[in-house]
This record gives sequence, structure tokens and C-alpha cells, in this order.
Amino acid sequence: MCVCQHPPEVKENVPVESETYPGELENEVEELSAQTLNAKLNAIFKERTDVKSNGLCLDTCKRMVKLMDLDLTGTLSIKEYVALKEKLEFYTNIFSLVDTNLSGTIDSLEMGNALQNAGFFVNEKIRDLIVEKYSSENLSLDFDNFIASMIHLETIFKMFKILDKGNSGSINLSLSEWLCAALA
Ligand SMILES: [Ca+2]
Repeated sequence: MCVCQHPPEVKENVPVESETYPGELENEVEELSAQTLNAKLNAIFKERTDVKSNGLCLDTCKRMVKLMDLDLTGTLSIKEYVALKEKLEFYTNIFSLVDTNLSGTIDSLEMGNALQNAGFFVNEKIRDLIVEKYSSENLSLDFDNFIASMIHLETIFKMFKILDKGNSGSINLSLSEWLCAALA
């Protein structure tokens, strides 16, 4: 059994005023596309001193939009964006918590702790696959790759939950469904 628990659910009714920076949303009227979100988040993380970010990639932001886009507009409303910010804060805190030597990166062992803290209970083989996929040098993950891995994992969990209609813990996929899942 690789997986015992799902990560925190996406909240549908998060107050707009929570987890935002002062004045950040005052002039927000437009829906955020993945590209706009990418620029916005990179600007925010660049200013922060508690984490070292070199910038999230566009693919990660596309996944974020898909994950948080509850009304299926293809973009994030302010409410959806605030829920995403809360999620990113959750993962940022975990990264800081497990990076005990303050190197700005986390190794395979620390990643195991991070996964558990995030609610992903996976075996060592799965952990190593995640580290191999998202690590850069020395099999360690920097902050941006860590966030990317968490968002990807959540996407996979969410997809499984949708496909596992009877909540049986296993799914049968057609080729078309498999392709959709693998490419998401
Ligand atoms: Ca939306």
C-alpha cells in the first residue's frame, strides 16, 4: 500500500481576506490566467526573505490553475487565488520545517518528512521517484521544484479520486483516460 491518506482538500469557501498581503487584492478584478499567475507568484516569492525562489515554471502554474479552478473557467477568480495562496503557504511552511540545515534545498530524507507533513503517505520507492523527477543537483529539491512536486502530486491524487468513483482504491482506465491522466 503506497498511499494511505489524501492531501488537504481544496477549500471552496475561503474568505478573500485570508492569507493575502496588505492591499494585494484591492484592485484585483480580472481572472488570473496561468501566465498572469506565473508572473504574479514569481514577483511575490522574489520579495520574500524566508524562502529562496528562482521562479516557478509556467507548467507548474498551469497545473495550479487546473487544480484550483473549481468553477471550470480555465482561470482563477480571486476566491480561487486566495485558496491557492493558502495552499502555497502550507507547502512553504513545510519546506522551511524540513530544511533543517537551512541549505535552501531538501534531500531525499527531508523529502520523506515533507511528504508525510503534507499528508502524502507513500513508500520509499515512490518518494525516490518523486525526488528523481524533481531534483536538480545531488538529488535535492530547491524550493521551486518542491512546490512543483507538491502541486503535481495533488493533481494526481485529485485525478485518482475523480476516477475512483466507487472509492474502491483502484481504477480501470481506457487508453484515452490513461492518456488524459498522464498528460495532465
Ligand atoms: Ca475559475
